[in-house]
Amino acid sequence: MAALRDSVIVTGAASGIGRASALHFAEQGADVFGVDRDSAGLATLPDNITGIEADITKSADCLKAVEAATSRGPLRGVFNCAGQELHGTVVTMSEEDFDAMIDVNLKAIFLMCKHAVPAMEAAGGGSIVNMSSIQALATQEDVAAYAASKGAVISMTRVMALDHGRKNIRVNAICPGTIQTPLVEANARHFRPEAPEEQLAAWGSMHALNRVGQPGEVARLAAFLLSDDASFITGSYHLVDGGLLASF
Ligand code: BMA
Repeated sequence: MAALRDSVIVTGAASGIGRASALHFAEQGADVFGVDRDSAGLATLPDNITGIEADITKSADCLKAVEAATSRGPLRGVFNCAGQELHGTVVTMSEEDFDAMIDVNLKAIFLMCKHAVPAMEAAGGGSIVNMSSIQALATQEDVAAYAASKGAVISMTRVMALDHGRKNIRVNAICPGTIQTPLVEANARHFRPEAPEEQLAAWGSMHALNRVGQPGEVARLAAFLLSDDASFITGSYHLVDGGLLASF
């Protein structure tokens, strides 16, 4: 797992899949830089993970994270995991909320990679994993901007793989199904305020494995894609969805 022996940036590291990933990568031997705007959440990470409070929708904050990582060693991995889900149709959603979805779920990846890719080139190569969703491929009602942002992540992942492959940088996207995270728990409260637990169970039953996934199950896919075990895998998206998309 060569890339996981060097510096790895994980965004959204304070909670959910980002947190599970930061912990897992550190266990695998990576020098993990966990980025989040939630400083209290970052403070609860163990000492072997460096927390960086940052707003990744700001270029200067992304540069700060990359500089912190490269100051300690070659940057070989980035997991652009941070995300947010706001609800609405194109009619009901405010323009501000639409912009927020694109900023956090898509533009933040652009900004982080703007600074991370040159650092990876200097390190002789690396691997980037971008958080998409199965909502990029099949979706539900009331997530117009979120689904659009996640679809765009796959498109940008492809072109990044082409743009930077000759510099030995691999770029992949991952598409989780329903994973038990604060984001999904908030969604369950949104769609069924009177019985969020039942909503979560109902989503679980839509997966072939008849349950929702756990953050660690996504973290292990991200770790594989960051590692040299995935040395010929780039420009693709990878499902970790418990068989959700196998059905209609
Ligand atoms: C995720 C979130 C979850 C949802 C899952 C499957 O991106 O939108 O709330 O359960 O996709 O649709």
